[in-house]
Amino acid sequence: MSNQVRRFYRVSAIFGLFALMGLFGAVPAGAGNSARFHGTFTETPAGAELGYDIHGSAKMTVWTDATAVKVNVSGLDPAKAYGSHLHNGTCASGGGGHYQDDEGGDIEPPNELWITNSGTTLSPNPGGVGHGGGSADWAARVTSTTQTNARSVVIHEPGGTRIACADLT
Ligand SMILES: [Cu+2]
Repeated sequence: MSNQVRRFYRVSAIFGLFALMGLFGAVPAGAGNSARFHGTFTETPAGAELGYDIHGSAKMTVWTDATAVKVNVSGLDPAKAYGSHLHNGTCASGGGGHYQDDEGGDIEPPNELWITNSGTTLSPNPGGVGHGGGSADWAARVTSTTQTNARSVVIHEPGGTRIACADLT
């Protein structure tokens, strides 16, 4: 084998190696490494008492270092702006409290995840439909045995009354 051919093979091997690394490197670490949760909104007993007929869904995606929640809900009062948050209790248990990344820490984002579409609240369109979202740069716990987990999305009447809830499963 001539030196030229040998060099050709060596260079080809190196390029081949880089090509392979590039191939694997092109797939972002952790891509697809997410867990999705979905829930259906129903009015709480308090919400029903207030006359609400709520329908809609909540979706939560948890990545290794981020969480996103999307809400799509109908039956809201267009004249009101609602608080909506990721909660740490099931709907059956009343929704618990606000889910917090640092438990006992700040009682607002970024330590909590609020679902909004205008400022800090969820404001429905003239048809009473609210589309909102929220995200955080931490992964919501979902299987912790020592800390709270993200369990539900709650919608609050202005003033705080819980009018609707969706379990995230
Ligand atoms: Cu809340």
